[in-house]
Amino acid sequence: MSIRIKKVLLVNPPNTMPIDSVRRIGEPLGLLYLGAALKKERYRVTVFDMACEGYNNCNVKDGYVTYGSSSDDLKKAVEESEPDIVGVSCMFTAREKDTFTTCLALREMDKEFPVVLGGLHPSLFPERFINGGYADYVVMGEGEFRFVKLLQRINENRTPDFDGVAYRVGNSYEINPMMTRIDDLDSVSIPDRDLIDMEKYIRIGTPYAPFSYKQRVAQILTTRGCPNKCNFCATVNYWGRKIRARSVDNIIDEMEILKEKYNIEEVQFVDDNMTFNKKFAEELFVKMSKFNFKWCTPHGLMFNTLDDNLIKLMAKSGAYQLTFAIESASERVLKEIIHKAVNLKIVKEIVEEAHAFDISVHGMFVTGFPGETKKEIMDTLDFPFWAGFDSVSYFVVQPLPGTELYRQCKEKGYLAENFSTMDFKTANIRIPKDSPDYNIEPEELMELVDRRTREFNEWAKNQYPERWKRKFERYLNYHPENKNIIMGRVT
Ligand code: B12
Repeated sequence: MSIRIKKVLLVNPPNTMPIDSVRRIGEPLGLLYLGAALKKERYRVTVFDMACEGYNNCNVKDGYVTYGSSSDDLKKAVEESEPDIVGVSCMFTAREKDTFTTCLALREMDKEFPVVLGGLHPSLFPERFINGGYADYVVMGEGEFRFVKLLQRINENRTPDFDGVAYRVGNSYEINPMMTRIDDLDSVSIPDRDLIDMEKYIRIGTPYAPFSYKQRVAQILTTRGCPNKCNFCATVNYWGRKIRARSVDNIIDEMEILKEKYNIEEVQFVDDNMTFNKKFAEELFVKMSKFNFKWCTPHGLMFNTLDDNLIKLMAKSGAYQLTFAIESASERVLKEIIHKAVNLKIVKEIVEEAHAFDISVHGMFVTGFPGETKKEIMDTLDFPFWAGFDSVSYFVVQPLPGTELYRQCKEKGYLAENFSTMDFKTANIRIPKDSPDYNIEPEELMELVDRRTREFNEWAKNQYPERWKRKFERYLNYHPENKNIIMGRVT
């Protein structure tokens, strides 16, 4: 059968998180990038963000909360937009179940549109999605050009046998591994926020760094890729180790739209590592100053590249919180297990430097690696008190698919293999007590991380009352019902 595709529906499934998390929601950048690319080629595009549309529809089960539109609401959205094809995004492994449910609802409709999946998780396991009957195609890696090319092939009734696409063939499937990435990020259209109602996200008011300074927040991505090769990080193989940056002028164009069209007051940089190239970062901070945005980085920065001048430029351009992904307080763990170059000696100095410019500093730490000793875990949990951070995320390490850690754990039989619990708090690595890699019981690790988080928060609240108040003021005024949550896990 040949179909002619003109109308595309893009779907972001509901989201599941541990019950004690802040339910965060930001505009679905990936789908907005895809939407812009498709619109440029004259496809008619609709976006249905289930996590946002059904934000207050919460189902609590086994310590997790799922929030998002119901399958019936999705079916209504499909009936309304009458798509010729539906694209579904799945960024997190922990969201696999929500994605399966979403795809099943689409299949139940007994319509003829094909289903295409994209995002990090299906890219790693295309066969799970195609074999399970959830999707007809999986687009692996960056979707802007591949999705357009896939639609062209379908319209021409030709096999999509090009790099980064998996597809069904009878009862089997064909996988063409992802070989290329987009070199010139300026060739990618700016994400099209007209495809969603930005006001809905702004009204909810809990973006990715949920304790934002301002209410009117947008997410922005300036670079793709990360040169580090941390054993637990899923970014490296997906986005690549070569950092690709947009030109500063291209980023400024997007900021212009954010300011003029959506009256945005704060941007959150969702990059993995936006200060890697110091010259690029300096130019960006100088040029963006004119917008008077407040800004922060929900994810890690390459803090080794920070110096007086860069921090000064950050402060001048509106930075109020920087996030440093230190990972471990042990030189040995950093070098021999994680494989990340972190100069622990300068952390305290840089934190003080940021404080001198009234910028808060959030630290990210990961514990529970096979081979890490219990003392090293304890030292890591103590480190942020000594270094003087304002807030911390202590993560229980996850053996995320696609990482070196996953491969090792699988090889050694340590995997708990529960994709649904690959979040920040559940221990998913099981090490036999007689193994040289053994350190701590999973339950003890989870309890320890939780307790130290609360102790750190008490400490920071007393240590930095002004910055503490500033961090939570907007959020607590807006969401007073979540008063207790902030003593738990914060970012
Ligand atoms: C911003 C971000 C967040 C935000 C939320 C993002 C969101 N949308 O919900 C916050 C800060 C809340 C967050 C939290 C977490 N995150 Co996070 N996060 C990111 C980050 C840095 C950027 C995501 C992003 O916006 N990318 C940019 C957009 C443009 O990319 P994209 O959506 O993937 O879309 C592109 C392609 O994937 C593809 N595509 C996507 N969808 C589709 C659909 C179709 C049909 C097609 C054709 C193509 C396609 O095309 C798009 C354009 O090129 C990524 C790392 C990264 N660089 O991607 C980690 C990342 C996604 N996070 C990760 C993790 C582990 C988490 C946490 C579990 C961390 C924790 N321990 O708590 C939580 C879980 C949150 C949850 N369950 O909701 C991992 C995921 C790995 C995995 N296998 O699960 C990543 C890869 C980071 C890492 N270091 O490994 N995160």
